[in-house]
Amino acid sequence: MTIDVTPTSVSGINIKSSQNRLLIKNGRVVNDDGMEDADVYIEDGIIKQVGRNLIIPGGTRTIDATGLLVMPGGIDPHTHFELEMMGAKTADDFYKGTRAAVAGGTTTVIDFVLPQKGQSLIEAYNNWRQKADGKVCCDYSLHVGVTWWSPSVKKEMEQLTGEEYGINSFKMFMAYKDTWMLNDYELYQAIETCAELKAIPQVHAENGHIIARNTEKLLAKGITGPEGHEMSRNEEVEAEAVNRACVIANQANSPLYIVHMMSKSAVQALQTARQRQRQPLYGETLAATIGTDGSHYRNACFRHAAAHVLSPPLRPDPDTPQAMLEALADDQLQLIGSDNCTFHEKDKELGKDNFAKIPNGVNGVEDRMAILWQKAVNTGIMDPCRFVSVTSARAARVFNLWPRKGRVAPLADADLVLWDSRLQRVISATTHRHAVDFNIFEGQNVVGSPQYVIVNGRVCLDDGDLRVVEGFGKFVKTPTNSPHVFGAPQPPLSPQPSPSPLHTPQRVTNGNTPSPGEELKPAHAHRQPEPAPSGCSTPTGRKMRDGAQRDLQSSSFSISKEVEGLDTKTSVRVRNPPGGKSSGLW
Ligand code: URQ
Ligand code: ZN
Ligand code: ZN
Repeated sequence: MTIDVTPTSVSGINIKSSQNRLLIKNGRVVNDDGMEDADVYIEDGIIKQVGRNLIIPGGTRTIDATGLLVMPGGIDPHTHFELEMMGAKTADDFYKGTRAAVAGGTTTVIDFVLPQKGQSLIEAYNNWRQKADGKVCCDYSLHVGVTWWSPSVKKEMEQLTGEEYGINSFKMFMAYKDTWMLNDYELYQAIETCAELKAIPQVHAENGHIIARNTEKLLAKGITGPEGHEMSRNEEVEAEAVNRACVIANQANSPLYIVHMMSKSAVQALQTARQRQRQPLYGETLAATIGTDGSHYRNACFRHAAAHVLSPPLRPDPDTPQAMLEALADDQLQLIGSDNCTFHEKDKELGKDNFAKIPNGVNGVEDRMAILWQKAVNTGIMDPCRFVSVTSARAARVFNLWPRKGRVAPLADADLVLWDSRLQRVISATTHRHAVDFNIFEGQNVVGSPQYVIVNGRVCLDDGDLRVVEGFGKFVKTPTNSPHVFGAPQPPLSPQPSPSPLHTPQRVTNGNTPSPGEELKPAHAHRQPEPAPSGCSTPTGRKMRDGAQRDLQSSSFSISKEVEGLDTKTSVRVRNPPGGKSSGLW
């Protein structure tokens, strides 16, 4: 049972003040570039000290983290809460969705504002803020969809990247013909605009025209069930769009972020593009991709098969999950999100007679971290530093939340997950925190889960008991010009990338061979490498970016009363789990 506490229901107690002091003792701190045995002292929602033999004020609550890993809370770069699409509304709203996130160790989500065709982007943004602000249990940021194109959309993109709105990423769809899809001419302009604004263009990479035609052909042949979903949009349809999006980004001299990459062919297309392009290309995959596969589309039960429908789809190739894990481990892919977009059974049934009408989306925000830990860390594919990178730190870097988020270090937000690598549980819709009654990871045994989750200094998962507060989270603006994306130059990859012909072009005089000062010159592109992990580096001593400086000396000794509820535990601690193992890599 979760006790849901709303701030307004607790009169006289300022539960948002986060004045508490908290000491996390004897844990092993894991960042994306190293691990160390260290204590973490938190005050006013901020990490104040990391190290040993800290001097701590009396009366501070202490959590004994012996045997636990102290990691930055997860950042899920891809959720859809309270989204209306394909005639339905997602089951998880901003309260239940972020509650599920926190239960699984995620302390920040980045949701998508998706305007209707013709709708003002700013109006849609305001709607999203209205839906989310009073409900979120953890911090959140927003991407904005560019679902149609006009000069007014371009203008609004400029406005949204300003201080007032705090947006630094825009998603464009190459699929969902007749609703959100842009044509290539529009996509080029949208990506160009992102480059001008130093915002991050994101694409949903699938060829919407091929999907539309294949759907007509399959339905005409009488293939109407969920198996038709993948048949209408196989790997090639995804890989073609990945390649096209990369080419367009290269012509626009822009970085590119490809969301929900679902196939080996798509990863291959991305890798090929990297050989010829200088601007960074980021690939995100999903918990669904590594945790299950496309065989479920052939399940005889419509409810079961339809519950797995998302786009791009899960792939029937049984090697896909392993290949995607390896791509994540060796940096062919950089991030893992959930694309959490859950629909009730009655909504999935909208597509009972036509797979193209099944609302797209699956769960994942709660189980993303545990599924990845189980599949990648417990099997030795990834070490804990890489786990932190793909689940948290890289999202913070790309979306310019770094080092305020995605890092355990002084001055960072106290968003932490205390991970018990021996904790065993079986994932099930009967125990998960989602609003929906289906879980695509049903019955999977995972060893490794959060025991404590701390959101802005507040213990929201407390020794396994979930104690979230509705509305406790806040909107976090993402400034443009992320140093990680638009930062320092890096030597070109080998072979020499071919520059886009339109980067700061110069006229060729007389139409003849240019003289030495008149070559067509590309602008210099930038890519900032990820730090190399080491097992012994210290996570301390990093500077906050300008504007995010905090006064480490200012200290508050007033402890506000915590509002606490009771909850049943999400999992069973099994110190020596039968059949389970911990990695032993560290
Ligand atoms: O395309 C998406 O990201 C959303 C709108 C729907 N979910 C999905 O099937 N991937
Ligand atoms: Zn998408
Ligand atoms: Zn999505």
